[in-house]
Amino acid sequence: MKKTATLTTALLATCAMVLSACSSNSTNTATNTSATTTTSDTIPIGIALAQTSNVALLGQEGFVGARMAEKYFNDQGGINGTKIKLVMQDTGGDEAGAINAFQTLINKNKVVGIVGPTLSQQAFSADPIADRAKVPVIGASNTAKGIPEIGEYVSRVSAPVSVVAPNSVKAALKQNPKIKRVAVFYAQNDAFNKSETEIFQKTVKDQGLEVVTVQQFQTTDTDFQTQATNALNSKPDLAIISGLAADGGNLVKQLRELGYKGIIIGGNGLNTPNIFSVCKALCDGVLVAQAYSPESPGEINKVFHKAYVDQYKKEPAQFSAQSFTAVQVYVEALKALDKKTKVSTMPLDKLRTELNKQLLAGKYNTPLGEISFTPAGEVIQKEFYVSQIKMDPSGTNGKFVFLK
Ligand code: 1QQ
Repeated sequence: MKKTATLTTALLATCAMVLSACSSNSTNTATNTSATTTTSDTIPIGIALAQTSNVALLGQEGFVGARMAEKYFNDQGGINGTKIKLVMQDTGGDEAGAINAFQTLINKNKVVGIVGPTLSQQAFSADPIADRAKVPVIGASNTAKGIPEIGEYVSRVSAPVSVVAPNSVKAALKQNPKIKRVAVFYAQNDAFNKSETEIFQKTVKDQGLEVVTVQQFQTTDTDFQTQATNALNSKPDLAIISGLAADGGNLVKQLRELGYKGIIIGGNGLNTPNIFSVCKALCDGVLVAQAYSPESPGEINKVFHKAYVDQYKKEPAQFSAQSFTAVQVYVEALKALDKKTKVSTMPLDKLRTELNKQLLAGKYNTPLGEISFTPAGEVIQKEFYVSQIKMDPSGTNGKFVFLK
């Protein structure tokens, strides 16, 4: 036992000095956190997002944005000549999947930091693991209250519901100043949706409107007849939905099918073109607040926007812009750190700690505009937007039109 420990220590000391001598085979143990990055010629950044389950409707856009950032920043020379390498781990849609992905990225893939997970509900379980292991996590789509407060190593580039959601209520009132009676719907099994509905309900009251009914559902539900009928009985002239993509899209559809004619606001879980295939032509008109605009000025957004449109033939989604931004924050923080001490010579535990400090201190010109962080890791962002879904009459194609 003692002998193994000594050998490991010796090996680690070598690893710390000569990065290229250490393959992942020689350092691949769950308890080993003092080894440097696993290969000499790339710096691994972990991406833990949902590629499977219902949550993939939201997570896949994150993967796309992260990949675009990897290519863009590596083409620019990476970290002062060393390329980054994204290590993708699918979290699925639940907490266990996110915990698993985090543990693999931290202990096996030996990443310098993590982008993810997709849902706040997953972050409240998985982020504490990274925090305890002193591995930086940047949330790129976690918007619930309390995410940065999970720990010292947790920050986010996805602005919280408190600053994003109220914008859509104001936009609805602009379109129909006569709105008085508001029906609120939310998924009660999801941390983000509980947080978002609180903000929506507060905003409604602050605007002098009345919440006439609050209807609850589960993110896994597909049948909303009861909730929609209950809500219609209270004669609302605005409906506000906090759900995820599939459930949210189905609720929009069923509300319209039952004859609801007023404005519908969708929260951040409906902020994806992936809902078009769920509510089809009936998605038309839904208002969704945005933390990203494809038209945002700034060089890096022009580059990101063009690359995205060239590749996917449609406007970039908010979740893609946010995960691009999260990777950018790591790249720029690593570059700044590397100028002070070559990151390839730093032991992995030291690199993770220094990287976390560095990223919180920086200012970044991103596709989201200029951002920085509070000491707690909350994003400081200036511009927010509201979009309205425009579907073609066939219901197959649609887009988010940004309101002036
Ligand atoms: C959260 C969210 C979701 C809609 C992300 C996809 O904002 O879980 O915080």
